[in-house]
Amino acid sequence: MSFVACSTPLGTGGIAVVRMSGKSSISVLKKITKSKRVPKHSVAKKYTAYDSRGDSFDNIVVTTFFAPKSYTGEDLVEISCHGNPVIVSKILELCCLYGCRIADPGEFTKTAFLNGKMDISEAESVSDIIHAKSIDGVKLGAKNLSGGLSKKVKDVKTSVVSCLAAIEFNLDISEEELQPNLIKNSLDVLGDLVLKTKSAVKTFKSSSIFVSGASVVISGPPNAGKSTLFNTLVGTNRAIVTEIPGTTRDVVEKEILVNTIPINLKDTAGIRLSKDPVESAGIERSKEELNTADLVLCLEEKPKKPKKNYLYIYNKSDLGPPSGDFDISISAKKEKNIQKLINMVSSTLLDTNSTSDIQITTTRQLNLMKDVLLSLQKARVHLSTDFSLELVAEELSRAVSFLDMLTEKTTKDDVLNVVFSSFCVGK
Ligand SMILES: Nc1nc2c(ncn2[C@@H]2O[C@H](COP(=O)(O)OP(=O)(O)OP(=O)(O)O)[C@@H](O)[C@H]2O)c(=O)[nH]1
Ligand SMILES: [Mg+2]
Repeated sequence: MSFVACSTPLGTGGIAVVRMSGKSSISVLKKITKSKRVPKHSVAKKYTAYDSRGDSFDNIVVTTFFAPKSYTGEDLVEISCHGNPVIVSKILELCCLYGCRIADPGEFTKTAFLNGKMDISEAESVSDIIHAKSIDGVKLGAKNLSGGLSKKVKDVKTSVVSCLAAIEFNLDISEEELQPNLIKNSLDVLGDLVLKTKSAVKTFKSSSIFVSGASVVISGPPNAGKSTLFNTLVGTNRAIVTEIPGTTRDVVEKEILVNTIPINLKDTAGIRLSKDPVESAGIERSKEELNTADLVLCLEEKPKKPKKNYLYIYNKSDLGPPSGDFDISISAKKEKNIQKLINMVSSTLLDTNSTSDIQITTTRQLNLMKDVLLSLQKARVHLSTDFSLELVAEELSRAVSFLDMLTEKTTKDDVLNVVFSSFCVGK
C-alpha cells in the first residue's frame, strides 16, 4: 500500500510538501487533480487540487518520480501546496481516502534502504543531516550519505579479508611449511588495522558532538559568577545576576555555537548546604546535570584529583590574582580572557588528537566498530602468542561480519527499527 506524509514541519508557511510513495501514488494523484494524463518523470507541473465533492481548494505543484529512479525506489509523488495546515490535512485525508496510509517515521528512507538505494550507514547519515546542530555536522552527514563511511569501511574490510585469506590458505599446512613471513606480514597488517579502528572509535565523540551538540555545565559555589559567565558566553542577560548568594535555582539553558561547535550551555544553582527547600531542589538539579555533562566549567580551585571533563576556572581576576591552582583565570564581568576560555572549551570537547578518515556518528556504528577492534586485537594476540591460526581466522571472520553490519544492504528488523525510529514522519 502506498504511504503518505507531510515532509515539511507542521504549521503555517509559504508552502508545504506532501510526499506519497508506492504503486498507487500516481492514481491517487490523478484522483486529487482530476487529471487523466500520466505526469512526466522528474518534471514539476501545476495542478488544481479538488476535494471528494469536486470543489477545488488549492493550486499545487507536483513533481513525480517513477520507480526505480526515485528516492524510495518506488513511484514517488511530491505535492507542494500552500503552507496552511488545513490544506495539508485535506490532502493527507484525500490520499488516505483514495488508498494510501500515513507513513511511519523514517519510512521513506527505510523504503529507500530496503530497495537498495542506500546502505544502512548512508540511511543513518540522512538522519544526521536533518538533525545536525552545526554546519560541520551537516557536512559530515552529507559526506557519509554519498558513501564516505561505506567506502572507508570497505577498504578496512578488504584488508581484513586478504589477511584472513592468507591465514586460511596456511591453516592445513605444518608449521615448517608455512608461507615465509606469514606471521610477520599478518602482524603488520593487523597492527595498522588496529590503529585505524582505534582512531575511528575515538572520532565518535567529536563527530557526535558536531551532530548532536555537547552539554556544557557551569558549576561552582554560590556567588562565584556562574550566571555572569553564562550571560557573557551567551551574549545576553539571560540569567539573573545579583550579589546575593543562592540567586540561581532552576537550570537555565541556551544552545550556542562555540568555535562552530554546537553546545547546550547550562547555568546551575551554586552548590552548598542549604536549609531552604527551594534552593536545595535547585542544588539537586545542579548535581544531576554534572553527572551527564560532556564538560563542566567549574568555578573552583583544582582538587588533588582533577576530573577529566572539568575545566577549573578562576573568576573575578579583575579583583586580584588567583592564589590556588586553576586551568585558566578570567573575569566574566569584565570579559577578560573569554576567547581563551572558548578555545579551551572547544579543544577539550573535540580532543584534537582524534583524527581519522573513518568518522562514525551513531552509537550503533560505535558499538560495531568497538567489536571490530576487539576481534582484531584478539586475532593479533593469537598470532603473536599461541600461533593458533584457527583462532586467528575465527576472530578475523568475526571482524568481517561486524564490518558488514556497519554498511549492510540488508539488515535484521530490530536493527532497522533502532535506526529509523529516530527519524521524523515524512523522511
Ligand atoms: N568583580 C567581579 N565581579 C563579578 C564577576 N563575575 C561576577 N561578579 C559578581 O559576583 C556576583 C555574583 O554573580 P552571579 O553571576 O550571580 O554568581 P552565581 O555564581 O551565579 O551565584 P548563584 O546563582 O547565587 O550561585 C554579582 O554581583 C556579579 O556582578 C567578575 O568577573 N568580576
Ligand atoms: Mg547564578
